[in-house]
Amino acid sequence: MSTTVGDYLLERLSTWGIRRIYGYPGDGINGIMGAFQRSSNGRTGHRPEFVQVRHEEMAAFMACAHAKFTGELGVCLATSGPGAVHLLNGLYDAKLDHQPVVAIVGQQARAGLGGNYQQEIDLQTLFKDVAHEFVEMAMVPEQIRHLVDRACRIALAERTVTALIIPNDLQEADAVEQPPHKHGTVHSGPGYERPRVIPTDQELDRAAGVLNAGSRVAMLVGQGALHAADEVTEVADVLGAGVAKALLGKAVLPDDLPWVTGSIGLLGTKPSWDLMQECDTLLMVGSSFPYSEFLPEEGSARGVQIDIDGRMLGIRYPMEVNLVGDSAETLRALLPRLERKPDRGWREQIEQQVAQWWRLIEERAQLSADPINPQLVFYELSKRLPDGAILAADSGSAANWFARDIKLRTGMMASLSGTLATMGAGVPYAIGAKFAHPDRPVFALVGDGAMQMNGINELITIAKYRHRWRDQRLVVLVLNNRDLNQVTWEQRAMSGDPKFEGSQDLPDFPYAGYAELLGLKGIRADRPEHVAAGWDEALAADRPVVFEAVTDPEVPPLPPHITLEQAKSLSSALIAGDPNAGRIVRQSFKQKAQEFLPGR
Ligand SMILES: Cc1ncc(C[n+]2csc(CCOP(=O)(O)OP(=O)(O)O)c2C)c(N)n1
Ligand SMILES: [Mg+2]
Repeated sequence: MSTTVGDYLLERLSTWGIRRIYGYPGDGINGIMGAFQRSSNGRTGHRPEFVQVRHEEMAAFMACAHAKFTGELGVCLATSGPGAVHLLNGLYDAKLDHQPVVAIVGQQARAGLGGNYQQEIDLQTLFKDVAHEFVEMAMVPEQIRHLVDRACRIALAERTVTALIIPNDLQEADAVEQPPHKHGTVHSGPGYERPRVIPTDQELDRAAGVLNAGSRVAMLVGQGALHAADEVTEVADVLGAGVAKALLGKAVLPDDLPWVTGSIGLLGTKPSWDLMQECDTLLMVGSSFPYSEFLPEEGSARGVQIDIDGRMLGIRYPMEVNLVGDSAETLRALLPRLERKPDRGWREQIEQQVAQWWRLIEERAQLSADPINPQLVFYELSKRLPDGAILAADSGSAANWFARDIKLRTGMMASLSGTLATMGAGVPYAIGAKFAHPDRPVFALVGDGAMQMNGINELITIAKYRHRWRDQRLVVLVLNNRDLNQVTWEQRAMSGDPKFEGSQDLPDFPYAGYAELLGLKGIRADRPEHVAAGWDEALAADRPVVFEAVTDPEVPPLPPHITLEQAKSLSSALIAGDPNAGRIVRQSFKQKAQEFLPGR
């Protein structure tokens, strides 16, 4: 039975299937904390559990990760003022990657609002962009039921962020579970089921016409196709197509399929580049991959796009047919309309390029570096990934190696901050994944900059909660390169500037040693021959691990196809006196040279 608004809030969220809320306390939400307290004492019915993080932004990342790795709604909770402000970056991550997340925040007491009161921030205005589909402040207990129902339903239906602001005195008021039946009240109910969305027959016929007419079909799949592996495979087979994957769609298809060209874009592969350059028809499924230079040139290919959200159609390439629909359902509806391409030459060409690419990746991983080549770390992990692994990569050079070097297999999951591309999501995503799937092995692949930004702190959360995870395999890989490396390379290659040590150099930190202090396992590899053994040890550990690899910041995360301008920028950066010029040239040369060895 509910007693206060806080109690009823949790009860209603539990009706929506919410089992866990990530958050951080404050007096703006003490009325909700009291409700958690009462439920953990067993004094009330089944309610969500409160998970305490180190920083509210992390709570929002974890809620986003929950949504990404379960398909369910994620929920985070923060106090008024500073707590609410801290949530924002994590909420934007969820919004931009189209994840359903509800943010619940406290507010000062109703009587004080508008009085320039302590910690009083105009939260509705603050959240109006990130939660533009639905942000409301509750004023009376009668609203709670429909505000929770709407926040949850709109987040799920629109795949977005919604926010609920609840003044602290209201949280402690008596609950009104059912508003009186009179004029001016709202009578809502819980529950949301995803609809079946398929395009009309006419549009499917048009799409099939375009796809049947092509002789070199390329597919690009994104996170919208994560549940459509079988359908993507079948359509690709019939069309004799190669399939490239946007980063958020890396787990759509396993990387051991010979016609899967892997990631696309700056972090992508050469076969994906070639696929897009040479195709005459593009079928894009559940992706809004933004970089047009990696897609066919306008007019060089005919295009068909499938997306569940009509707003995302036709904005990356001028498609001939734009289909609003669920990816699996739409591909299934397309299949009987497609004609099997008799000429398999295009497919064979793609398969050859893919096979060559994987050999190159292996060779690049073996190149010497000072001290460790980061590609070796990913290559050795890839070989050892346990079944059912879940991977979370951070923004930084780790995302490159994750995108290119990791071979996902069927049954694995992987994600990162795809659209916001924020630093700091790796460790909290891994924690969210571990809470959602405590029996699966989880990996965070993170740079030292992101660790110093927040990952180090979230290790404390891992230490706090690890005992409740059945499978203790949670490994945080830290690339200790003492550099904000991704941006250092961007400065060199995009802007033509030399490395600015004042902004790019990072202080060293004992990541593995710190893990040990927390009661976790710390492993430090500072020589290439330690890498494989380090992974074996990490995977056999009886507790979560920080695997610190001391990697070489001068190994270039080369784009699959360096443009002339980028090459020029790189050389002018070097001429302008990049402090590491000599070694960079040697490393870049080594990487490039791999492509011209005999047999390529
Ligand atoms: C919150 C945030 N701040 C800044 C950036 C810009 N940025 C992208 S990658 C990167 C460097 C990351 O460095 P590190 O975590 O050490 O990884 P590395 O590239 O060195 O492997 C920076 C500064 C960002 N994406 N997000
Ligand atoms: Mg770094």
